[in-house]
Amino acid sequence: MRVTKMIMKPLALAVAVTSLGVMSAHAAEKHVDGTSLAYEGTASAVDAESAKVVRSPGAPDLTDAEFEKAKEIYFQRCAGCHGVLRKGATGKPLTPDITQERGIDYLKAFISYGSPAGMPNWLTSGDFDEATVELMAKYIMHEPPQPPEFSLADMKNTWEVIVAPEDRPTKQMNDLDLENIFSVTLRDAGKIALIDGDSKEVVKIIDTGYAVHISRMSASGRYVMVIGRDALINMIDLWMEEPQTVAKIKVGMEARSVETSKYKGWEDKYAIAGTYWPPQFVIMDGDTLEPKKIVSTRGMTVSNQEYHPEPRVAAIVSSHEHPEFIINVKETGKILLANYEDLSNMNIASIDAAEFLHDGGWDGSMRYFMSAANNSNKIAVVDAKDRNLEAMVEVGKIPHPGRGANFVDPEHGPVWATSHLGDQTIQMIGTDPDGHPDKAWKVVRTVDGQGGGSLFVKTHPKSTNLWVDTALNPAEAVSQSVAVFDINNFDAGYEVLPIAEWAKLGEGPKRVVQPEYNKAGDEVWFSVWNTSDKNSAIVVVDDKTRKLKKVIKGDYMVTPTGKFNTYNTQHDVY
Ligand code: DHE
Repeated sequence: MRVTKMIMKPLALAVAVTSLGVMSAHAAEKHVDGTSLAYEGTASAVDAESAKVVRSPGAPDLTDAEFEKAKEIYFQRCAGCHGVLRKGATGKPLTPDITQERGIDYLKAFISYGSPAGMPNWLTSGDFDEATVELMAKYIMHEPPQPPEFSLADMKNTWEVIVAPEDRPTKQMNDLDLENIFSVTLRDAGKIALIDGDSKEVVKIIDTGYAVHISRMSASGRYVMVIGRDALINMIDLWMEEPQTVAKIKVGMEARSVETSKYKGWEDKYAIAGTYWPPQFVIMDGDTLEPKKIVSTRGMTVSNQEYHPEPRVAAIVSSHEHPEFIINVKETGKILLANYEDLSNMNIASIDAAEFLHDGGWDGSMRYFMSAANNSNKIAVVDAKDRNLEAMVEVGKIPHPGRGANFVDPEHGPVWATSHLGDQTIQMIGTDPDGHPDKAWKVVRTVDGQGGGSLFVKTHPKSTNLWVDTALNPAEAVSQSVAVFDINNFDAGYEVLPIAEWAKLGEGPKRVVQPEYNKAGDEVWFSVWNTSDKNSAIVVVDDKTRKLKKVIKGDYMVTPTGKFNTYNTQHDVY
């Protein structure tokens, strides 16, 4: 109940899209193109009230009410960068040993004016008044209050099997083309829409967790797994007469990733989810979501080998080489290969990569996992077959590939591409150590796109287009359009398509985000992501002609962010 209470406040819901809007031009200059606040400043789903209050010697007195207010602001505005326990993530550590030594005046100045390294200028941007700055400076001189842990018993208390496996159909009971459905995130509505890829009609809208982050398909293509920011997982059965949630569970207080077992012989056997809080992952039964095994990710960082109490679980992929999950642990910089053959004697290989692992995806052969260590400006290449680190590739500023894009470069052979949040480049990394050994794990081509603030790139084996969004670029014309390159002629530069304009939505930030192909690879879907009080849409573009094919909109279309084609997600086609 408490979680719902806090996160449903309009402020919390509005932060990601609108925070950029309330920043002054001066503020925007100071952050990485103004993008970091919009991206990482999203309200934490951790209930501020659930954290235990600790008063600390050496810190200025705060009344209970002041402490509670500051705690809530901290979880909404600061935890994304500095971490729930303030041990530092992309933002600096703010533990009392450090903050008390800096002193109140220093802290107030820092909060007020920000820093070139990316700290927002909360006072001069108009987000905080003087009193709030003072309150927050005092607050961070206290011990960080710690939210509770989340055990197997806690998970089981939330676990619900709505339709037991034996009561589910044994074959598909509808006439949907299950290989070409899109699971569309309706973020601020706490729902997903299943949209038919051919007719573009809504098949079903299904309630999910708060601020859904991603959908992933089970290996069989039958189940859609959806995870909310509040760590609620919905398992949706596409075989039912009307697709519906057949099981759900809350696996923590804040989460971003879910995946299912895909190794031959283990299809649909297990699901896995990683949490931001508590920092752990859990392996669940693939039919019912019964939680089976929780593994903490707390431990030492790869660089200084210091203990980190809050290493959040970021992207998870399912290995095709062994029965295991490959797990990015953000703050420690470790990539874990968790073998699920024997959960009581679990074999977990731990690979030292680099700090702040975030997203990533397979290379075209699906042997190598390309994992972005975003604030280290590196892509770690994991060999899923030999279970070790194949290479570390230096790339541009803050790589953010999503799952990346695989294609055959006319000059360099098979490559995997990433764009960047912090600069305008798109970089291609050679991924064919056998056929093109001199190109493997090197940046073989760099092209300039429209600008920084890019979140996702996409292509398809049947296409010759490479699509690059720039959803978090501060310039409207850039965030509301996409660039498309011809992969056989990069020298020709890119064409810009005014996707948001095509949607004809009226006012709002209308960020164009996350290209996603249909199964045939002949059309690309883009989200036109507006604030929750305004109209949003999905724009479908013909991949060959690059012309508008269809605008999908309606009252239900609230803050669409990600969308996941069933076939492509099931088979890791990107
Ligand atoms: Fe995401 C993927 C985390 C902000 C839309 N996002 C991911 C993944 C992680 C992550 C770890 C990879 C999951 C996987 O593959 O298993 N995202 C985070 C954050 O921590 C961050 C920076 C801030 C936050 O508080 O959530 C963040 N993400 C955003 C957004 O602002 C976006 C644009 C809109 C939103 O939903 O809030 C956004 N993230 C997405 C999407 C994907 C994603 C659409 C899946 C892309 C794909 O094609 O696989």
